[in-house]
Amino acid sequence: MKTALITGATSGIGKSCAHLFAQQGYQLVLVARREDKLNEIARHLADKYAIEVKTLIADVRNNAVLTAVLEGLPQQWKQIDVLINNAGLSQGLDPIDKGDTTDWDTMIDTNVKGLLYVTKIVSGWMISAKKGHIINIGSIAGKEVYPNGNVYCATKHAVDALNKGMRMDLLPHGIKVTAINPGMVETEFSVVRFKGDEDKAKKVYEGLEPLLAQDIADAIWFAVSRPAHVNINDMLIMPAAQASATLVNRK
Ligand code: NDP
Ligand code: 8X3
Repeated sequence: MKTALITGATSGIGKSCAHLFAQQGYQLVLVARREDKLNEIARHLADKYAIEVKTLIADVRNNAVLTAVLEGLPQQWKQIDVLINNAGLSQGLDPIDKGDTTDWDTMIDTNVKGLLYVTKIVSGWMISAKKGHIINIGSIAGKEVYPNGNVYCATKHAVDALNKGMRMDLLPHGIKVTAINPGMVETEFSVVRFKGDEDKAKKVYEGLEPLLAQDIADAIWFAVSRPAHVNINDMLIMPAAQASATLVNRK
């Protein structure tokens, strides 16, 4: 049986991936901070699909705790076929002089450093196994910069660079590396960006049909299910009503 490790599995894209990979018969290692939510998802998937699911309650920013929980997995759970580096967030949408430096730290520590900490450990396991596939969740914000997106865009540009860099470094080990870069997906993303302001979050998607988390999970599954000799390097996926980070056709 194959195993997928998904970070940020309590919501949105990560949660949809957990469902889809469970449906495909994968056993799962799910990582996130919200313990009750993660355990509930794990119980549901284990019952529904008769698979084994391990939950790791960890903040990807905390390298010491993250390393302890990952290294504490039983040996057979360290055979990871697919790593989905999905945990991430945006905080605030302010011009550079008005940005909150705590928000900047949170985004850089989660989207860049957290992704690196997880990748260092799991890619080591994949190298030992001589196989594996790493999926990095980037963004349109890693391809374009938009006003007030400054630091979030910088973190996703870093993910874009790391995606290319890790593909080169892991090439001799036969490990595939793919970036999936979504445009607007309606998840908890905007509620988190606007710190719980649901009305402001809803306005982001007003007058257009955004992507669903399931659309991104489907794209990830497409990349993962290609034949062994094929790698999808990079995918940019937008709602039909979005042409760029800022150009949206609202009705
Ligand atoms: P959600 O807010 O719905 O999900 C984010 C997930 O990340 C949650 O499960 C959250 O879990 C987890 N997470 C956040 N911080 C941490 C942390 N420090 N440690 C562990 N887990 C963490 O957003 P999305 O599903 O939309 O976002 C998933 C990814 O997709 C992100 O990387 C985001 O940047 C990217 N993306 C999203 C787009 C969108 O429009 N929605 C577009 C392009 C990219 P918990 O709070 O329980 O820890
Ligand atoms: C999320 C998409 O356009 O809000 O990465 O930055 S956007």
